[in-house]
Amino acid sequence: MPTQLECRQGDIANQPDMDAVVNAANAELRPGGGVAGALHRAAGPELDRACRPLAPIAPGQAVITEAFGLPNRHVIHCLGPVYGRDKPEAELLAACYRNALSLAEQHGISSLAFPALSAGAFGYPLEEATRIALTTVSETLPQCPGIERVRFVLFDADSTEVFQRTL
Ligand code: AR6
Repeated sequence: MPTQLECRQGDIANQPDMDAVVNAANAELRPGGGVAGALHRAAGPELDRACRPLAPIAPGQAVITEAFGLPNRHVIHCLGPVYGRDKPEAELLAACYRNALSLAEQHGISSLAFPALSAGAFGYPLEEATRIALTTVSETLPQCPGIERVRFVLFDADSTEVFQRTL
C-alpha cells in the first residue's frame, strides 16, 4: 500500500494519532521558541534532560528520543539550516527529512508528523522549503516500507495553503 502523505493546519504538539513528531530543533536541543518551544512545553522537563547527552547536533542531522508528556512514542529532533548561513542549504534541508525518515524506519515508527523545518526562525523561504520537503519525503519513502503515514503540520492558513498546493 502506498504511504499516505497529507498536510493540515494545526499544532505539532497535538498530533495524538502519530507514532512520532519531528522537532525543528536548535543545535543544543534546548527548548527555544516555535516548534521546539511547543514540543518541550508539552513533553515536560524530561525531554530536555533526555536531549542533553545527544547535543550538539549539526545542520542536516537527526536524533531520536522518547516523547515523555507528548501523546506520541518518539520525538525526532532535526537541525535545519539557517537560511543564508548554512550551505548548501537545500541539501542540508533535504538531509533533515531523509535522516528523520531513516531514523523512523529503524525504530519501527509507522506514522510521523513533520513541521516546516527551517521555515520559521531560521528564515527559509516557505515555497522553497515546501518544495524541498515534499520532494525529499516522496523520494525517500520507497526506501522506508514500514512508514505508512506522513503528515505535514502547518501552523497557519497561508503555509497550509502553500503545502496543499505543492502537494
Ligand atoms: N506547530 C506547528 N508548526 C509550528 C508551531 C507549532 N506549534 N510553531 C511554529 N510552527 P521554527 P526553524 C511553524 O521557528 O525555522 C526555535 O526557536 C512556524 O510557523 O519552529 O527550523 C528553535 O529553538 C514555521 O513555519 O523552526 C531553533 O533555534 C515552522 O513551524 C529555531 O527556532 C518552523 O518554525 C529553529 O528554526
